[in-house]
Order: sequence, then C-alpha cells, then structure tokens
Amino acid sequence: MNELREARSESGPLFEAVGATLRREIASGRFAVADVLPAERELCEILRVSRTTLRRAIAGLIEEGVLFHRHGAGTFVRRRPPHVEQALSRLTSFTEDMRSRGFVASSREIERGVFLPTPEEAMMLGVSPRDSVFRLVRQRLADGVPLAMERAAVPARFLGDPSRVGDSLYAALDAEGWLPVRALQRLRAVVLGAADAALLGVAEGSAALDIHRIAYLADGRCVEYTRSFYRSDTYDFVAELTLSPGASRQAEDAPR
Ligand code: 16G
Repeated sequence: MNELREARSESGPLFEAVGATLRREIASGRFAVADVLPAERELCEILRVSRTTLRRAIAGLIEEGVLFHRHGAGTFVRRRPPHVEQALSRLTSFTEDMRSRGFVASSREIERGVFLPTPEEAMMLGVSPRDSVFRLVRQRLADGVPLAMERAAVPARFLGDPSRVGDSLYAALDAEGWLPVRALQRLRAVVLGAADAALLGVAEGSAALDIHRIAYLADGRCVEYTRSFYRSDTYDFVAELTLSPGASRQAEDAPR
C-alpha cells in the first residue's frame, strides 16, 4: 500500500489527493475481492491522514458515485455492471452467454444437494413428491459482478453423480446426454426485498426480472425447473418477432 502514501505528495487539498488515490486504487481493482473499503482506522493509518480528511475524501467519492455506504456494513465500491442482451429465442446457459460476450462467468453457491422436491418443484418438473431432485442455488456473476440469483432443480436421475456438477449445470447435463433442447420461460417484473437485493448487490426496492424456466428433453420429459432473479439494470431480453404465415397471406389478400 505504499502507493497510497505517495498520494500525499500531490498538490492541492489533502482530501482531494486522498480521494484521487482511492479512485486510482479502485480502478486498478485493489478492493475488488469484497468490494468493501478497509476500516476507517486502517485507511487513516495507511494514508497517515486524519479521520476528518479521510471522511471528506470518501464523501466526495460517494457523491461521484464511485463508493456507496451501506448502513452498518461499511463503504463499498460501486462496480459498473456489465450490460447483457440475451435473445429470448435461444436456449443457452449462463456460462455460454457470458463467455460469448467476453465476460468471465463465476458462481457463488448458496445451496447444493439432493432433496425431496418442494411442491412447486414437483409440479413444475412433473415428478412424484417421493422422487429426488438435485437443487442448486447460486449467485451468478460476470467479471465478479452479481447479475442474477438462480435456484435450479433437476430430477436426480438425470445427474449420475451430482457432486460432479461444476461451474455449469448445462455442461453437466450435456455430459450425461440430457441437455435440454427446448424450454418455456416466463418473465415478469418484480421489486426486490432486502435479502434478494443484498445478494444482487443492488438497493432494496430495485426492479428485477423474475424468470421461471422449464426445460425439456427431445422426448418431452422435463429436465430442469429454474427460478431466477435477474438485475434489470444489467439485462435486456430481446425477442425476435416474425409475421405468422397466416397473417402474411391475409396481408396479400387484403383489398388494395
Ligand atoms: C441460464 C438459465 C438457467 C440455466 C442456466 C444454466 C436463464 C433465464 N436461465 O442462466 O435456467 O439453469 O443458464 O447455466 O437464461 P450454467 O450451465 O452456466 O450453470
């Protein structure tokens, strides 16, 4: 952290030099792991400045939108989320989607295991309440920024050894020969409560897309039911609309 001390030699008010140093360090990814700034006391020691100077520098960065304060949790770096456009007509996985856009996909697992299905999972997957399902709840990130929360359920018989499911659920299904070929997806707008908002790194009350996906094998069996919340500030779902054949005939037949 020696570079931080060098800031003190910059000209102008000290708090501005401290702010410039913090801005530079953030841009270089220094606090990227947790996106949280070190405690005030620690930063004062590193920079050898008073609390008042540090607080003025931080207040400036909050005003610029570089940092934000979360009550009781600390001061965080506001990362610009990657913006993603996803075609609604293509059945792709999160990992593929991100890779094709040049982002590094990663996940934070919240729950994983083989369980009896919830009533909702049993209904959606069309399995008996006594059949086991593999459940995987993950925060999905692109370049380290959380974009979505996904809660996936797959009938356990489609995954030989669930512990072998790695970063990509679809890659694991593909390896077993059970990659879905078709899916139905429902999207609706929701307002996030405190817990989901915190997991997505957005403010409580932010808008999100609540997505249900049911995916099928070629023989019509249901292989996946996933409920996700996607951040609405990072995702655009794009649908292609074509004129139906019947409609085009009507247009040709219409009197001119
Ligand atoms: C996408 C799918 C989700 C699927 C996941 C698999 C949407 C809305 N959802 O996120 O249903 O489970 O991809 O991704 O597109 P993975 O193979 O990277 O685990």
